[in-house]
Amino acid sequence: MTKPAPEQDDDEASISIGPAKAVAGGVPAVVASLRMSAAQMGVRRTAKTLLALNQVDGFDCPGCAWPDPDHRSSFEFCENGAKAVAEEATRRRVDPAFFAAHSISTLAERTDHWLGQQGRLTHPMHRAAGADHYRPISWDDAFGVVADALAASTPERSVFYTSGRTSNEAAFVYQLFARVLGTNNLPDCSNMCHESSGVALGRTIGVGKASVTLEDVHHAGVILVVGQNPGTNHPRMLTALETAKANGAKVVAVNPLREAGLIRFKNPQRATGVVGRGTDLADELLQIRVGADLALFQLLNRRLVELDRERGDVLDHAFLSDSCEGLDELVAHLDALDPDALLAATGLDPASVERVAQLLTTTPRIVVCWAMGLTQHRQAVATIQEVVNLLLLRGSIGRPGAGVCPVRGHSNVQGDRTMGITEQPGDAFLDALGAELDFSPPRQHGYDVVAAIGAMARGDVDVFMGLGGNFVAAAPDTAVTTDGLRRCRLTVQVSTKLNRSHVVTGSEALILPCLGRTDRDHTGGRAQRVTVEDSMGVVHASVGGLEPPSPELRSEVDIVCGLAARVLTTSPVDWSALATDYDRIRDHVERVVPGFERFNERIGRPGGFTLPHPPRDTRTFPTPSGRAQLTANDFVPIEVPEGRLLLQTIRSHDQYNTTIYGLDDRYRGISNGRRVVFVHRADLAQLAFADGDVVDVISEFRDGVERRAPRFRLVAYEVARGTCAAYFPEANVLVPLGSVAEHSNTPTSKSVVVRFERPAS
Ligand SMILES: Nc1nc2c(c(=O)[nH]1)N[C@H]1C(S)=C(S)[C@@H](COP(=O)(O)OP(=O)(O)OC[C@H]3O[C@@H](n4cnc5c(=O)[nH]c(N)nc54)[C@H](O)[C@@H]3O)O[C@H]1N2
Ligand SMILES: Nc1nc2c(c(=O)[nH]1)N[C@H]1C(S)=C(S)[C@@H](COP(=O)(O)OP(=O)(O)OC[C@H]3O[C@@H](n4cnc5c(=O)[nH]c(N)nc54)[C@H](O)[C@@H]3O)O[C@H]1N2
Ligand SMILES: [Mo]
Repeated sequence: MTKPAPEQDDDEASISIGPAKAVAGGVPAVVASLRMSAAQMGVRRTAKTLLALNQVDGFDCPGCAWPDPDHRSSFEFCENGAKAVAEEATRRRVDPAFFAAHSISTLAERTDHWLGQQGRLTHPMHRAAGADHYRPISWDDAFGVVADALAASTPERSVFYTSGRTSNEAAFVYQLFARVLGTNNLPDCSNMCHESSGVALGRTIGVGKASVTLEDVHHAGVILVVGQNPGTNHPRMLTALETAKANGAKVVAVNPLREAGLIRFKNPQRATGVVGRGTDLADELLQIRVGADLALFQLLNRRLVELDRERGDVLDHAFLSDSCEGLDELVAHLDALDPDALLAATGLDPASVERVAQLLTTTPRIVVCWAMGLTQHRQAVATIQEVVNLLLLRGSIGRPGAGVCPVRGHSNVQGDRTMGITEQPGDAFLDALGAELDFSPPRQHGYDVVAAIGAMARGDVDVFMGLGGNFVAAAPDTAVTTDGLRRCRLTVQVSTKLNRSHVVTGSEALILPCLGRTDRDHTGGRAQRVTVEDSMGVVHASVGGLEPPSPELRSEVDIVCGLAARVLTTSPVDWSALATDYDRIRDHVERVVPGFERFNERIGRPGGFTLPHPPRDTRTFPTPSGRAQLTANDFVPIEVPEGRLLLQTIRSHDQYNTTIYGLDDRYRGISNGRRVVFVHRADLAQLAFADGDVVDVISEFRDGVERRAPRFRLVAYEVARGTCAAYFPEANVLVPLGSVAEHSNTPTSKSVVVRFERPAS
């Protein structure tokens, strides 16, 4: 039996706080996920579904993008993967009767948690201009609504957003549709996520992706896990860290928080994980101040240069002279820095930094993993470039057991980019696309997420379409984004579940419900499969097996092709042929995107195939000069005035981005509520607040606009001094649209200057 959706909602009064945990995984993880799965799916469906997860002939987990060991292991258990599956495979339904019973304005008052818990969308729904209810609409009429809106506008006044769950096949036809229409306005969730990694790696090593395989992680000598909380967001990565430790690796965690998964791990796959004490993961935890990683990596690099002067064997001189450039400038720059100021900015104890520097001299098999703690800062790109400096100095790119490892979020966010979802396409890609499909793609670059919101706010966008995701909740500066969407003539959301972007809409709106990863796809009367690319460039097939929630649902490929056929009356592309046989889409991809030779044949292989990566494969660097670039970066500390703290926004253990599974954050000891701010006890005292106080959080930015998040409960917590943390998306109202990372335009969701005020009433 499945349970009805809970009525429970979230306010600061219901929260209870317990101790934070040191251990991740173990039996509590299994219990938590099975309880949630059975409530959503019932017991039999739970067993059937979870057994098909990440199997050779099953579906790819819709959770994170961490790779699977050969895609061949027996079911690799992951609590949060299981929750992601339960959320999609739920038996609860949001059908036309639901929309008849709930007006849009009443739905808008509900929390994200409540909206998501209502179940799977079952029918295409339409909000007519001025109406407060969605009504059912046929697919054909829905496509007609979009065609009319696009015909009444011009291509550059439309925006086509993508979230990272979209398959390669759907992403390819979607970007093709936008470009045949005539625009590169293809913002995606990457713009808010790993864009900074792509920019920094592209500039320095010539490829914006991880240079390691899972084997490299298993055989690394030192692994740095920087700005990442794998226990919650990439739980299967803990298994890889455990294997690496068993092989002798040392793990260094760099994080303002003592995240449970970084400290100790009980692998639910192994008997020792059930009864034993688990594996100690981090040998060293550097509890750094938010936004100071550039200073830390400069200190480490400076020290490596110094140690090399003493010992001569620390820098990889042969590799640096054969394959890199910029060494002299970098060394001169590092020599001129003020180490005391850098150390003060990090808030770290000098002995711990020295221990890490010494550790880094013991082996060139160094892997650096990172995620949002590095990418969502003003100096994110410079910081990641400094990480690359470290690896280049030690010769740790393009050798076994070593390399860069940006750990991607959404399960196919990397593949979507490979398929051409980007607002800044390169000429080579556009040339190949135009030649293959016989049209002239637009060359002018389009809007990324932040630019799209700016354009909407100015009234420069008529049509907004989202292929997955939850734009209004995921984007920064919620008030500005809300106004922007409301100024559109039409907003269209292709979605599996109800979310805030269905209730914050343009004058007219459509919800187009689609199949998810777990659903069987019989488009065109035949069994279709899709493909995805994981965080390490491995492409493999994904085939869902469950009966879809409603016969009305269409696949994302089918929706995009159906829409394109209707909108583009004179198109060079045979859209319906593509929709009925995804092999044909893959044939086009093979001829447009390098690395996809014999695409259809190779996805038949267990485990799929790995895309080429010159630095990893042949130690060659496809930069303009053909050499890897060492860079001199300047650290500019974020100014935090007296009485203010630097806020970072993070995920709880019970959410997937804007999808809120539940109101607990087990590892951090929070139950039954999300409106909390974690603050150091000493900072609370200094600010004259106490643990448990309820406050409004106000962000301060140079534009002088007051952004206020009302009624958060203060929680004394072991965070780095001067910093604090709250959950995304509740805190997104505080992230100013104009506060972005240099060079990548990513919102600085991990550094917002805030103050607290006692609420007015
Ligand atoms: N279950 C689950 N899995 C997910 C997701 C989810 O929401 N739920 N989201 C997916 C997505 S899209 C992504 S991008 C990833 C996100 O994965 P993460 O990046 O792990 O997610 P965040 O919760 O944003 O955590 C950021 C971490 O960086 C630390 N941090 C913050 N600021 C700094 C800093 O200045 N320096 C350092 N060194 N550390 C800092 C925080 O304390 C926190 O541990 O996870 C993916 N997987
Ligand atoms: N303040 C702050 N803001 C952030 C972040 C942060 O750390 N702090 N993180 C940023 C990051 S890293 C990311 S990636 C973005 C995430 O931004 P998005 O990707 O836009 O958001 P999600 O919450 O992942 O999207 C969830 C919705 O996707 C739909 N969905 C789920 N599966 C499918 C599917 O298979 N197909 C389709 N068509 N729809 C589906 C469901 O309707 C669901 O409601 O948020 C960013 N925003
Ligand atoms: Mo992400």
